[in-house]
Order: sequence, then structure tokens, then C-alpha cells
Amino acid sequence: MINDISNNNTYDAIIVGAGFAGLYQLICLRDQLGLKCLILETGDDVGGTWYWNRYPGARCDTESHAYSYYFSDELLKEWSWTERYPGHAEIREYINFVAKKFDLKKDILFNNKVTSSTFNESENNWSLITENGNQFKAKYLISAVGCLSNANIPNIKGLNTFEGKYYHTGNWPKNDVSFTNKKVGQIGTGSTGIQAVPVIAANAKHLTVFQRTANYSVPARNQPLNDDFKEHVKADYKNYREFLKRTPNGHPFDISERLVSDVNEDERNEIYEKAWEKGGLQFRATFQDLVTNLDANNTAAEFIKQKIRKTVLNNKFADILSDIDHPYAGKRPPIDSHYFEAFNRDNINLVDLRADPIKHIDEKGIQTKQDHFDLDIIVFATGYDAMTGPLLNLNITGKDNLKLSDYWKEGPKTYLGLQIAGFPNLFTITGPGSPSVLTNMPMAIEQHVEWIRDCISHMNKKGYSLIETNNKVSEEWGQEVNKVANKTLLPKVKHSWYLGANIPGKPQVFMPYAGGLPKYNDICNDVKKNDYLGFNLS
Ligand code: NA7
Repeated sequence: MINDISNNNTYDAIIVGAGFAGLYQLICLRDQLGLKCLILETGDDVGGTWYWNRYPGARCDTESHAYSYYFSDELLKEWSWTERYPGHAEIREYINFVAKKFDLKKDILFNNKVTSSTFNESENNWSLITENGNQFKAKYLISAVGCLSNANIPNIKGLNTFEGKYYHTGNWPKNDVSFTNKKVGQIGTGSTGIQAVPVIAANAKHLTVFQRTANYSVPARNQPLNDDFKEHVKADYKNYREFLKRTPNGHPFDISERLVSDVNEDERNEIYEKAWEKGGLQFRATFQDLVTNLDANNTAAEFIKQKIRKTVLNNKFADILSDIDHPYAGKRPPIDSHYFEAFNRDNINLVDLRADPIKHIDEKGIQTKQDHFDLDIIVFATGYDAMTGPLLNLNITGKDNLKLSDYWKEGPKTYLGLQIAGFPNLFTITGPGSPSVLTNMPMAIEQHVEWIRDCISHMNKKGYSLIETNNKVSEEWGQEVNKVANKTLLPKVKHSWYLGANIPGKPQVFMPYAGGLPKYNDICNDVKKNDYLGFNLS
């Protein structure tokens, strides 16, 4: 056990988080730059998001051959995914495979949740303390904490009196939760809730779904991958790499250049029908203007609402599920495996919280305004304090005793989502203001991690010891993030976690950069070429 600061606890770089981002950052800094590095991780194994998200039906919504590291040819040749969309257990296997291949675990300290991070101005380094009292110092602090790792359980009166068990999907127990013979209530119908419903319903005695906002969903059409496809991916990985890096969202499909107004109604419906049959996030890519033009968007929205009405046989449920109040893909668009079909089971109920809100939870279950629901288990699929929550949890204090929570009181301010003014030598992988959650995450991660590697390498070569951005460029970048977002329908959606609107009291600022990964990459490369313009190196 490490308990005090000695030379052994002093590092060139400390990375917080052992998910996709943290592991690749360790490879880059330790193996490519030869730095002394350590990863601090809350969990007892690698995986990040996928360490915590083990809820029933948990599956990535990026196709497996794209949801991969692309930095290593060898790795691409060695690993084969088994399904079109990887399930949580297989993703953990993959991350463990990577950790083993690159011998990463020896530089990861598990069960060490960072509770305080303070910049020492006299020493130009960071001090870190973990929950169990361990202390560390590092020249560079690199957050790889993920965007969706701060589970949000809403503050519902009486939860502590509930005699059954309750779980948040983003904090799911490692040992299986049994639903056999249990009456289950699930709150939340975002991407997660939509994945969980069919699996829980198939295993529980009864499931009651509590829906606040109806949501679109397109079938994922998940299926096992055949050998031909696996071979094709291995043979073609160089083309995939090139493709994934040049497409705006880092997904393995093109976004059509055609506008909705370019085709007539029959053609349009045929296009939607084909995309519906193919399944997946490609549905959003059928027309170029789906996320920028409300009239165009309405055609996709109406198509999906019709599908819901056709699929769900109970008219009351069909009405509740198709009464959607926001544009399609205005929130993260879920993809599902038989979500709407699950509402045709005999053991499911759906409560429209808009008409009948939750009043409180009691020993026996959930009390709404009109009804009481006896439950053995409550599943909270209620999302996250996204993007800023995981960073604020590190309790970061920068120069002049500036607390990140104070600096971000009005919402996150960053330069490129990479650095924060007043917090020198702190890098934030996929931080607010970067493309992050609007892309296939491993692509966004690789771009950030490599930029940070190149920046630190440059500093080492030039003999710099400090890098810091400033308020002016951060304000300008914030304006750019807003400007780009406002060209889309995304900032107009109520309750969206992209805006922080799902967390009571959280300042509402559109957080991810919506201009696409290639454009963002160009901007970052220009900054690099121009001697790290917007950063002060000393
Ligand atoms: P989301 O997308 O934030 O969804 C959370 C769901 O929980 C959503 O339906 C919310 O309704 C609902 N919610 C949240 N708080 C409450 C309260 N207090 N009462 C009732 N219902 C509530 O989180 P997910 O985990 O589904 O998805 C997050 C991302 O993880 C996803 O996009 C993937 O990238 C992986 P609301 O819509 O706010 O009315």
C-alpha cells in the first residue's frame, strides 16, 4: 500500500481512468515517449465505461469493427469481434486483450479513486490524493475519465425507505442481478433504458416502465458476424482507418449528400424503409439535412412514429411511446433490439410520467399521482451528469487556488476541449468543447491522445515544463462551439444531456463540438503547426 509521497510516487504523467482513453494514453506516453506514467482507476479492472455498464442489454451502438483502436496494425489483425454491435462483456474482453498485449496493468493502480487534484505553483506539478489516502505527484495530469461516467440517480423522495433493491444502469453490480419472479420498475427511456427493457421484461415476472419523455429508436439489427465479414475487416483495415478518420462522426458509413427535398415522398419512404431494415445509426445518415432542417427532420420523425404505432399493439402504449416532443436525433438517437415489440408482452406496463408523475418512493414501490406500483427492484436508467460531472468529481484546484467548480460555475470553458485556463499541464481527453460524444468515441479518443502525446513530446524536446491556455482563446472557442451547434437542431432540445439540461441546477451550455471530427482535427493540427497557438509554453 502506498501512503505518502516519495520519489516512487512521483511521475511524469498521471492518467486518471483505465478505459479506452487512459490505456492508449499510457501506451503513447510510456512506450513511445519513455515517460514514467501511472494510471489511477476507481474500479478493480480496466474497461472504463464498460467496467460500470453491465446492465441487461448493455451494448455499444457503434458497429464493432469501428469501435476499435486503429493505432496498431497488429492489434487490428489479431482481434475479431463476434457481433455487429459488441456487447459489454465482449468489450471488456477486448480491453483486457489490449491491456495484456501492451502490458499495461503493471502501471495501473486499481481501486484508487482520485478525490483531490491540486496544482502546486511552486513546483509546477500536480498533487493527487485518492479515496484511500494515497498521494501522488505528477508533472502532467491527464484526465481520461470519460464523458458518461457520473451516474445520475434523481433525488426522489423516499428512495431510502424502499425495501427492495435499486440499481443505476451505469453502476451495475458485477455479479448478475436476478429478475426471476421479481416485479421490476424501470425509470428512464434513453439509449440505456431502451436497451434494458426487452431483456428485463424477458426475465422478470413483471416490468413497469416509467417514461418521462418518449424517444425515437431504430432497430439495431444486431447479429453474429460471419467469417467472410471478419476476414474482410482484417483485409481492409487500412481503408477503414482512413474512412473513419475522414467521416464527421467517425462511424463506418457515409452521410448522404442528398437533401430530403431532393426526393419525392415515395422515394423518401423507400430510403427510410431500407435504412430501417438495415438498422443502426445509419438511419440518421440517410439525408444530409436531417439534423439541420426541422422540416426535413419531421419526415424521419413521422416515419419512426408510424413504425412505433404499427409495432405496438396496445393503443394506449402506442400513443404514449409515439408522443415524441423533440426532433429525431436531437437527443442521442437510440438503436434497439426489439424495444417496441417488448410492449406487446403480457408482463409489461408503461406509465406516462407527464400525465402521472412520480410523487415519491415508499417501502413497497413507486407512488405516482394516480397509482401505486409494488416493486421488488427499481432500475434507474436515468443517465449521467455528462461531460463535466466526471471532471468536477476530481476536485481540481488550479493556479491561485482556483477551483474548477468555480471556474465552470456558468458552464464549462475549455480551449478545444483539451485544456482549461488556470489549470496548467492538465489535459482533458474528450473534454467538453471537443467532438467526443457526437462521434464514435475511440476515434475521438485516438485523435486527442495523439495530440497530447505530440504536445508533450514537443515540450520535452524544447525543454518547456509548463503549458497553459488562456481565457481569451477559451471564450473564442466556446463561441465557436455554440456557433457550430446552432447550425443544428441539437441545442433546441429540452432535457438534453448534451446541454446539461437533464441535471437540475446544472448550467445549460451546449458541450460537445458539433463540427465533425475531421474539421476539429484540422483545427488541432493547425494549432500544433503554429507553435501551439493559444497555449503558452514556458
Ligand atoms: P439519457 O439519455 O440521459 O436518458 C435518461 C433517461 O432517464 C431519459 O429517458 C430521462 O427522461 C429519464 N430521466 C432522467 N431523470 C428522470 C427523472 N427524474 N424522472 C423520470 N425520468 C428521468 O441516459 P442514457 O443512459 O439512456 O444514455 C446516455 C448515453 O449513454 C447514451 O447516449 C449512450 O451514448 C450511452 P428525459 O428524456 O430527461 O425526460
